[in-house]
Amino acid sequence: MSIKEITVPDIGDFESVEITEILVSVGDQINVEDSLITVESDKASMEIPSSSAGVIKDIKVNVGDETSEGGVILIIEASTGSAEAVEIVEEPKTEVAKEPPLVEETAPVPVATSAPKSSPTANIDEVTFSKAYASPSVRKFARELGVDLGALSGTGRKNRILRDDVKSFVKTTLSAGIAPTTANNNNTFLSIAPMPVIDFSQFGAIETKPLSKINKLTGEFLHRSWLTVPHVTQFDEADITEMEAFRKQMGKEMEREGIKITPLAFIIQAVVASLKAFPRFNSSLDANGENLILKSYYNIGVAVDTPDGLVVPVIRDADKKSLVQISQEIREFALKARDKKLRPSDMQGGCFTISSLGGIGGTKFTPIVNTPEVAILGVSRSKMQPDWNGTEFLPRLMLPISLSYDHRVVDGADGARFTTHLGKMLSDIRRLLV
Ligand code: CAO
Repeated sequence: MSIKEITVPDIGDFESVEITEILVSVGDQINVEDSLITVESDKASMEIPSSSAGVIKDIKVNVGDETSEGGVILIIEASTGSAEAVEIVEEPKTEVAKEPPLVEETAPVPVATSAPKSSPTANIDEVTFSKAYASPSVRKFARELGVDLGALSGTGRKNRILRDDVKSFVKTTLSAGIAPTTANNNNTFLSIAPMPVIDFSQFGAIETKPLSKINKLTGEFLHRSWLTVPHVTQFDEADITEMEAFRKQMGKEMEREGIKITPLAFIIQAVVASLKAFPRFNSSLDANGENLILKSYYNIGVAVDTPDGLVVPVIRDADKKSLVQISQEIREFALKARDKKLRPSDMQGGCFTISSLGGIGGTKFTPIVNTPEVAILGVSRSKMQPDWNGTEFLPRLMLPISLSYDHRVVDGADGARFTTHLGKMLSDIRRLLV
């Protein structure tokens, strides 16, 4: 063992550079090529590696110091076989305790149930990560811990992200019970304790049935939307007394031609009119969440219940179709869905989804936004109700509607305006012609 000093090597054209970061501490065991400090000139930032392996006994520089080639960075007690360092006389030094570990070894670490097991960095957004202002060693450190640098703000010079910023981010997220990969992107997930494994057969007879492919796929989509979209649901009621009277009258005429018009066809037309009045509802956020993509076409998805699970075929260009055409398409899609004959293209390109449980029952429910769409309409069973008109109660057929929307795109006031507009369209369907 010998005491050696590590100096700044040839740093090219720079005569003097500023030390912006010290990446090691007294007591650290370092290897050849380990980064020791970060230096910055007007044009570039670089890390200075160690030329020897050993234990750091003293650090001779501070953040903010100017240094140049040959400047002493630190003193090490070199491991045997370490060559290049200069031999110096040992000074008596007080040993400084090594930095405590980031997480106490005995401390329970929250389990991120959905975190990938193989790569801790799989949830890092590479675009924001690459743009983050941090040195290579901090990047490496962040990757090792699975921290998305794009989610951090740096406390260093010019907001540079320092090793300590990464550490405190991890400490904060761990103590908050959130996985360290948490970022402001679609990969955000909560750290949730795993479900206990229970042998249900100990309580009675059971049957284990595998989920269908549709169940699994739908489950993934819904889970992602539930975790990533800030949902708000606006409830309302639409007076469909006149609409139903008209539908029944039309129904009798259409029956002869084998056509059935359900309330859903009117609702689709009223939704299209409302999307035209409130274009933000006919949009999607782009992948990085910075822009809104507004659509000038009106493709309406309709949730269809099948024995294998939920599917959402899309009625394309609903704005250009009559009530009869829309009714026929719903019927065809529902039959195809139940016969497993829908093609992938039948389920693509939707702008807005309607989930109608009106044929089944229920008073209201909170549908989950079918991302990347930004809103979904839930329709429940209509019911005759007394309505006070100022002088008397009148029986009116009221349709419960629930609009769930992505609060990043739609404000609460617009949510209420949309359902109010939709209600107006449904209560006086002549307005759909205007
Ligand atoms: N209020 C009262 N009655 C209603 C109604 C409403 N809101 N909506 C439909 N009905 C009536 C219809 O008029 C029809 O009555 P008649 O047979 O007496 O004429 C009956 O209910 C059955 O309608 P339907 O459900 O067959 O037809 P639809 O056009 O309303 O819906 C479809 C078609 C494919 C959407 C529907 O069959 C379906 O699958 N619904 C389930 C969707 C679902 O699972 N959503 C949940 C997704 S999770 O968010």
